[in-house]
Amino acid sequence: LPTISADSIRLNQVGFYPNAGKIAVVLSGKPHKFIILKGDNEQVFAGTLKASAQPDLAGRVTYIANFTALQMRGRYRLAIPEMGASYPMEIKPGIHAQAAAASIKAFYYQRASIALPQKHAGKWARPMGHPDDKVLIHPSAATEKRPAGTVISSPRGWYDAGDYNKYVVNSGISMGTLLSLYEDFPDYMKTVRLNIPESTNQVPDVLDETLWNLRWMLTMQDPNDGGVYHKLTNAAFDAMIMPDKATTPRYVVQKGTAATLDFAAVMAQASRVYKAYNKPLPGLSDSCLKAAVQAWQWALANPNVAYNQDAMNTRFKPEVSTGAYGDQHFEDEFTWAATELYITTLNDAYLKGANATNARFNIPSWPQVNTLGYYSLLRNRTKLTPAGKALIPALQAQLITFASNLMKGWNNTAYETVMGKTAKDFGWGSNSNAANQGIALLQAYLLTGKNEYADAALSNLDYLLGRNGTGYCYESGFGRKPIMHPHHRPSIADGIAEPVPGLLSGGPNPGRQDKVELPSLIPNQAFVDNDQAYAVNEIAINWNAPFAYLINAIEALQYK
Ligand code: 9MR
Repeated sequence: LPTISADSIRLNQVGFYPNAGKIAVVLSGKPHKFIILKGDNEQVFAGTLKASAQPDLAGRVTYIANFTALQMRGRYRLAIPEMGASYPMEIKPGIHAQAAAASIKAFYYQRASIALPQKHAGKWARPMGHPDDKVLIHPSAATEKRPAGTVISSPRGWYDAGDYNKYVVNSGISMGTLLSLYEDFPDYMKTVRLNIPESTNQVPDVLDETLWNLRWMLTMQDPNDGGVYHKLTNAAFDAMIMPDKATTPRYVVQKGTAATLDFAAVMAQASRVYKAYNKPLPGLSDSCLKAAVQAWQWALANPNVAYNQDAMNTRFKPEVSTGAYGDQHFEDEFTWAATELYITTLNDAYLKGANATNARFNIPSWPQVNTLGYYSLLRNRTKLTPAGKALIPALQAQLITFASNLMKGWNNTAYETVMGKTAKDFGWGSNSNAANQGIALLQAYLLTGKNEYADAALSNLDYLLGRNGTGYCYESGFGRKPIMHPHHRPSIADGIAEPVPGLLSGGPNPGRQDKVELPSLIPNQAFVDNDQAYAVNEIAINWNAPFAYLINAIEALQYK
């Protein structure tokens, strides 16, 4: 049988667990028979392609092969006698382990201020970029104690995305998500080995990796007042060059309420997560809490300082044109910071600021972070004071309602995924939306133990790894049809054909903010694997973090 291309058969290209859902979506099919072949021609399973209950966003009916009942581990091909056979696919326990570890190792590759030697980075080894030990106070951030032009040191941290700047707001949600992965699955995460420079110490690798960014974040707080600079940035985006070649001046810009509250939330959560590692990391937990409290106090005194880059540029030079991450609404950041401070200190005063009595769950994104606080309350529900415990029943009910609505009807859709039920799912960074939906469903699973939530979450992992409207596996380095040209400066400039592995592409988005021509504007297909197409094919830490959560959590659960 000829091989059917990855374009006409869509499935999770990494593989399947023996005892979880297994679905392939066939385009241009008919309600025909399909068979599963082991090796070359041993038939081990037969079924009928089912027409999808609903058409896809292009109005097309798809054909679904469900082979969940095949539980035997092995390497197979799915064949449709009229069409041919798929490329090989594998069923085995631990099928996502490598791709899951890679999704975290990806953060290592994003490190500023350190060389990546071959020993840890393989063929993606590169010299150090951005020491960031001589960073200028931008005029917008000038104070009496730190006038414009003052030089501060703000090394380490992760590059935000395909660019080389470091943004506190986006670091906030990324760190919160990764620390939550550890808090939810500490036993599994302790087993995940990343081969990073700190791998030999007494701290789990994932927490060593988050520490690289945590230490940078700590330097973004003005010690004189507790406020936190919005970002550390060049004045303008660099050309497509390697980090060590990007040497234009770096600035920290004005302090803001969103950055300061996100910082407070991360530091409060980090304080409790790293407490168990006081021996290898003496004093860290205490320093984080102190920083969190000072940031919180600054935010109380400055509750409404938005980062408005355009307005800033009318008043101060040099003008700054890099990522804005401007947010005008701070209620959700107050909720998140207050919640994390409350959980860590068990001081009821913070709970008042948390505003969690009438919780509104939503899918987290960089400007919308209240749900991270609710998740934390639920995860720590047995450790709270009576006032906190009193909130739990309502929060539980609200989460269940939210997750149930989210997954309603997912197995009637054209790709049988939660992601993509509506066109609204496909904004800038849509793949992070798929991942964050998966996290919401897993939170409901952790609370209830009901497999239906885990099944729905797995459908979104399947989506990200190939069962989707483009047929791409959106994690670099994995799958039969992986993205090869992400908008990621090192991957473009390093002369290596394969992009840095473990990076999640932003995903379909018909907005065309980058003006790059797309093969289709149908929302779930509005994608091109082109390194100029930053609105669909960039990578970013706030997209990789929920992806890392989803794929590692599912691997940790092996849930059935
Ligand atoms: O992810 C961000 C998206 O929500 C915004 O709409 C967009 C435009 O402001 O910016 C995205 O973030 C980019 C950031 O500004 C700069 N680094 C790359 C980020 C991913 O594209």
